[in-house]
Amino acid sequence: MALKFITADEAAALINNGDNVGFSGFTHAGCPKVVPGAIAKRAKEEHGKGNPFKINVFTGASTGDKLDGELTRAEAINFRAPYQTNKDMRNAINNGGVKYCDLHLSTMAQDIRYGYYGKIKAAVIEACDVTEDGEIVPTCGVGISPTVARLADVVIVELNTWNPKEMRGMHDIPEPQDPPHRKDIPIYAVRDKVGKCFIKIDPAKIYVVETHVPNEGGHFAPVDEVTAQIGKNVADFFIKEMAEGRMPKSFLPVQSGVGNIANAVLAAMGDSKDIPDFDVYTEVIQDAVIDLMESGRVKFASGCSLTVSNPCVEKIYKNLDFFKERVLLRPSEYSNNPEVVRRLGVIAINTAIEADIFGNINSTHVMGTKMMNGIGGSGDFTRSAYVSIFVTPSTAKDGKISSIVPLVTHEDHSEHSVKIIISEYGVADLRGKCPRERAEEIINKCAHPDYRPLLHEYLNSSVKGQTPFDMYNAFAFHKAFAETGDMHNTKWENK
Ligand code: 0RQ
Repeated sequence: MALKFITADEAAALINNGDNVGFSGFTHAGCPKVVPGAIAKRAKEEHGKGNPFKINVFTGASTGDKLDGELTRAEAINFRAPYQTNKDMRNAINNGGVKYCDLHLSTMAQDIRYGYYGKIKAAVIEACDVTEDGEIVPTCGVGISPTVARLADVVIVELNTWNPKEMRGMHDIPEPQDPPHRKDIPIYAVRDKVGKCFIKIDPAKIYVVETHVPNEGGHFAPVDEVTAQIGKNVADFFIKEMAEGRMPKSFLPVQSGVGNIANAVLAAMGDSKDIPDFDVYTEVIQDAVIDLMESGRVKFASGCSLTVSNPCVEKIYKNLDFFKERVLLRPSEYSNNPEVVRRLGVIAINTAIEADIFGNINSTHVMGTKMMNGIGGSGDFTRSAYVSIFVTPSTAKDGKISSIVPLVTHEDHSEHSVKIIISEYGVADLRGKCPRERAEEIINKCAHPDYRPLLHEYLNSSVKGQTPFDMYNAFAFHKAFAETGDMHNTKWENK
């Protein structure tokens, strides 16, 4: 069957107010770059005529500005899941303009299949290749594409020739059966391939929009003194674990979160001669992994996306044969699958916004209320990891915020899932410790020295029990920041 080629505006006309629309990609990687803008334009035209036009947006993770940014600025989004990092969308979420459902990324595709959100009307998928018999080869990110492409009535393929067709072979695209028929996932080693290298759907519902648009890859901040020290502390922790027999000397696959700190941690692990060459089983493959692959330190990487800078992706495209032997991009429910993470013994390294002295982690909400990004895949990995690590600089905003607080203002990862916390000051090992011991460990090893006396005061004057707690002062640090702009000014009530 001949493929139907249309323009981006014609594609946007296939989408209506109130539709559930699934988009490809995971972070900016692999996201459509032209059709979302055309939908935004259509929304503005409809709003101009006094007609409502908002859609519900489902993706693998965050997206580029050409998707979340343009649609948000056009006020074209009613509902959004499962993760975002866009400044305008963040503001819209926090102002109540967009309804945001922050989910574990591994559950997005299956929740759609289970019918939790209703029918998916359309899918918009960026591809490097599409065939007349309905094979779609994604680009740098897979996310929930297999599920939304299969379920949607209409599939708009953005055939983006900026990405070479020769990417075919870099993807591993299975889709599980749903309970009660689901089978185990036969990934026993990071490089095991369990699916096809394309998405296969009924070609009758495919419409193709041709594009040639570069990725929206930004640049990572240079490693500074604090992030370099956090990275070194992580590497030293692993060396000690291997020496003391708690971790195999052959090492284990690594997951590392998104952002500058995660990138710096991986770079430090690569620099450490005492850590053997290792595999990566993660969601976002960042620049540091690609650099370490070239130097031979990373042997193989399984992920959901190549979330790399544009110079880095251009380097990959120039040397595709090398990288196709070392990289597999999978749907998020496989890249982040807790069953596989537990089986492979993945080491999970994620970043906290704040941690409390008992080991609870807030990854998402600033001062308990403002959404930063979302939980992303951090929970998928943390809960099932061989060892779950959270890293954080000891302070934020020029030292006015302590990242170690008496009680987190929002909890994403509970003390039951968190084994290790690492700041630039040291490593708090929470394994085998009761809440009081954990508190001493976290305060003494990770908190900034300026805040240690205040944290000890809180701990020592709390009501004793299994977990010390002072209901008058649990948020005294946050109150001081809200009132004076500096947590150093913490004052106690009723003491
Ligand atoms: O603010 O941008 O205004 O400077 O938070 O913090 O230190 O630059 O660290 O870029 O690694 O992001 C947790 C947000 C960290 C991220 C978080 C402010 C700080 C700065 C960013 P500015 P840094 P990073 C895989 C796994 C959850 C999802 C996840 C994240 C900004 O890692 O979203 O793990 N994680 N996904 O100043 C107020 C505090 C603060 C604070 C930091 N205590 N109070 N502001 N900041 N601590 C990814 C996927 O799932 C795709």
